[in-house]
Amino acid sequence: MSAILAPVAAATEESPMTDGFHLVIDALKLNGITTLYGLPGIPITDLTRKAQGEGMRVISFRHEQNAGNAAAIAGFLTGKPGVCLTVSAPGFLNGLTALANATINCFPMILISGSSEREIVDLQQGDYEEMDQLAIARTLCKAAFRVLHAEDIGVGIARAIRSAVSGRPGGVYLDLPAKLFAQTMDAAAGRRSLIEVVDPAPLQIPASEAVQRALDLLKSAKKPLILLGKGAAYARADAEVRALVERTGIPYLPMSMAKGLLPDTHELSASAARSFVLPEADVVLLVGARLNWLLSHGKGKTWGGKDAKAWGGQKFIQIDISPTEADSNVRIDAPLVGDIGSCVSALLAGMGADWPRAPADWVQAVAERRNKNVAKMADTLAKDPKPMNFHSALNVVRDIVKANPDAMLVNEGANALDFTRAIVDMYKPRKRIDVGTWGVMGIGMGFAVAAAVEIGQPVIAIEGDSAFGFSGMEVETICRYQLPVCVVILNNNGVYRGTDKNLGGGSDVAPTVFVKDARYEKLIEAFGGVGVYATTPAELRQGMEQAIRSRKPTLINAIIDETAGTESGRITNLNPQRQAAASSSA
Ligand code: ADP
Ligand code: TPW
Repeated sequence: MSAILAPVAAATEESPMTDGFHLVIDALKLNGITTLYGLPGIPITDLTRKAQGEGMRVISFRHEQNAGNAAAIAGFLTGKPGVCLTVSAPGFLNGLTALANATINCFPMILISGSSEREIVDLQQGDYEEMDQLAIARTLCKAAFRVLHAEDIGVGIARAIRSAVSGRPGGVYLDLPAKLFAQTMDAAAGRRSLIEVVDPAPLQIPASEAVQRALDLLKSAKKPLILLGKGAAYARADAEVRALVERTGIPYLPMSMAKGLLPDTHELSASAARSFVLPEADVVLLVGARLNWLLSHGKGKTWGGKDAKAWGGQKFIQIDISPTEADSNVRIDAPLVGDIGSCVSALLAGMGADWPRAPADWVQAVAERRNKNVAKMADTLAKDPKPMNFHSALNVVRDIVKANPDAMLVNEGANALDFTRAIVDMYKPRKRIDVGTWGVMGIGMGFAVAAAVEIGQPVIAIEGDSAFGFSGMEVETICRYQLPVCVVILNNNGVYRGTDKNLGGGSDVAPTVFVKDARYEKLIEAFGGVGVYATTPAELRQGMEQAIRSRKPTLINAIIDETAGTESGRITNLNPQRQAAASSSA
């Protein structure tokens, strides 16, 4: 038997041995990864125990998808890959949705799953939880690796880290077969085999011609617009982005997770004038934002105005770390490939002292539209309907976030998402985390746990009642770790709303309707948390203030009008029956 495979029992005083468990733990710690999100079971139970024993924080969940979502958002919030640990086949599959979602959203995460031995999997001999996990994961993430020998653990973890955070960040799968953990090797050789990754996310400096091309186009603009995406939030180039906006005086529009990069109350924010600025702008500078469905693919009515069939003819400058992102939907006239900090710095440097400010008539037109819409919204928010509706409830949340700008805001649902994004101003970068690129339900409690663990600030999770159900059992996790999370369920008795009828007239309720007057607050009381039943803005306010003050796990069941809410929120137009109706009337 080679020294590598010698059992731990063979270790002597002179030649201490290490094993696969400790090499994984040591490799992660060496790279500054100190928290694991996961769910124990064969073959990784001992890994979670030993990791905790070695001083890592191990946050144990009730479902792997939530652990995976926690790891993904930890990656976004810290810039280091978040790590999720699962058992084989079913645990792995449960984590896979989160891995795919992380990849789509450009969040760096590593899913580590235990697996069966190759010999059995490849002959399909029917092992306990047997599955060819590596093959399945490969198509759903940025990179996938398997480690078969203890002396390769250092390389495996290093490659996983680099793959997750370099270039466009994303999800990485690392397959660790059960036998790997028990393999032993000489401890000193083991230490030497580990790699502390040097410069895992290298800066990518843009070419000077590309910078000049972008500057020339920007200078020609009569109605320039800056569009900030969550890539800009992730890049942590907060000062550079702010300088770009303020030096040029160009109005900017933040995508939902870029809110707060500059305070939403900034005089150049065009958030409240979105439908005015998109078709009106002539040159748009995209900073870490893709022209995907969230931006109507850069064409159609959103960009061309009411009568446009194709595209409004805007010219685009796109800053992105991925060289293949440009031209994904419409022509990008000036692609600027590099990391956002380097690209924005290069633009600023190239502007020189006499760079003109954005044309005053354009800036003023945007401001007028914004102020008009803000005033209109203020009127709506001032109303106090009975029962509460989205606006009167979110008016309270708006005040609480204003008073606690360091708090983290988690948000999911349809109407609950759209209204929160529009009503609740953000004041600091990377404070708003939500359903992201896929508009996926189920991120809520995983994101809330990781936000509390990583940032240490109070977390406010604004949840549709349907959205909450996807990860609701994790309120036990929130209580177990005593995390300062205040969940607010905007409860309208169903998916989108609670009033749909069974089209067949039978006794089953409609597919979108839930139990009426469900007492969600009792869920958290079962685990020692604070439950609040709120039917008025005053009760909601008191509950939220108390939760933030006490930092106690709290769930507020905010009862709103069950007729409030439109189907699919703001993306009703994507429903097939609506599209059919639109094309038949065209
Ligand atoms: P949003 O949904 O907010 O519009 P997207 O997720 O569509 O944002 O786009 C984020 C973009 O940011 C991706 O195309 C990604 O490649 C890019 N990106 C991520 N990190 C960086 C970085 N450090 N520098 C430059 N671009 C980045
Ligand atoms: C994984 C489809 C989009 S929004 C939503 C669903 C089920 C819930 C809307 O109701 P909710 O919010 O949360 O009560 P509100 O304010 O409108 O009443 N499965 C996944 N992702 C998505 N997006 C869906 C289903 C969906």
